[in-house]
Amino acid sequence: MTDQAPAPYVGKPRVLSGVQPSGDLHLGNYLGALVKFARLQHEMQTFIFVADLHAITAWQDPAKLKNQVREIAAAYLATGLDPKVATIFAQSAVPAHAELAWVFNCVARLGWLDRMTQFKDKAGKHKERESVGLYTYPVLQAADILIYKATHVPVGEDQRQHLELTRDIAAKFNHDFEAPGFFPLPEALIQGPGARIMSLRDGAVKMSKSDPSDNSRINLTDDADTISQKIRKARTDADVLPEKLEDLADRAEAQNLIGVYAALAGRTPQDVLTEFAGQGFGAFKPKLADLAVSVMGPIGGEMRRLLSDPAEIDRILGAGAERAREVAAPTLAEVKRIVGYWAG
Ligand code: AQP
Repeated sequence: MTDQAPAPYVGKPRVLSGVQPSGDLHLGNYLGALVKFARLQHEMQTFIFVADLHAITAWQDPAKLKNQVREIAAAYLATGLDPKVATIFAQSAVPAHAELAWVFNCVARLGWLDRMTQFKDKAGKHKERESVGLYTYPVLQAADILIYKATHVPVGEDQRQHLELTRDIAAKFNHDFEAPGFFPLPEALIQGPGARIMSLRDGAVKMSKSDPSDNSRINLTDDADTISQKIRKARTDADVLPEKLEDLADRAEAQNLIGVYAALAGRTPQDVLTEFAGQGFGAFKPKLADLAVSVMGPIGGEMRRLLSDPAEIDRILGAGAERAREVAAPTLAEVKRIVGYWAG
């Protein structure tokens, strides 16, 4: 053991992120994650996976899971990821994720995992009934990132704590195994008004695939009428919109809709408020609905087109997996050697 802090990782900047195939993708996933993937692929070497290992931390119908993976892949492609530029693959096709996760299970401390708020939120009052996988989910997430020595991870705000854990695991591995700088300490890319999109029914909880109310979210596959209807029904208050952002502080639902508008339009929330100040939601919601339909509508259409040819999606995922396995292999081999495995 050494007391030295790990040297900073020196290498190419690399992006990694993923989404679970555990239900319909929604506006939160789009603005918090997908939209950033398409942008970043032109700036850094990019690996984007479909998190089917993570998905089974909650029950998934085996007859449907493979198709759910294809749906997420179609969403990636429809939102602009280019398989010639980015590596797109299914997590289960690269066993190195699970192998590294085992090593990290032995590096991470129980006390660290006990602090994870997402587990507490998902498990609720009956944590003893949850899978062990749900508890160790952030350890597998650390392996997903570090097996590629990724340096940047575009995610929504809800993943901030998990990214901190990844950094802790990387630092402890580097320290305990006297391998300074072996793993980078990756940075979460969270900024922007789309980082935390809230439920349309309750401004205090995040928009989520697992919310029982379909009206709480806009799905990527919703048609124009459904999108407009959900925005019309979105919970708001009776006040007009103020001029300044700080005057929205106690109005969670209003703040959320302004944030959604800003993220979809690529503007700042303050800029949007300046335009709509003094108007009520009767005027604002139709404008938001038009904007949402114009951005989301084509994505849903493109997803349907791509999904009509599942063999092509499988081909893209197959080629991506091959590339991902090639990049993961030397890191895993090096980890085995560092740990001292017989097979290392
Ligand atoms: N409401 C949100 N606002 C902004 N970003 C969000 N993300 C999720 N919800 C929001 C981001 O989407 C990416 C993929 O998420 P995931 O499917 O891997 O897991 P999740 O965070 O658990 O997503 P959901 O929709 O809330 O699923 P369930 O209901 O199954 O838990 C991540 O980058 C996440 O930050």
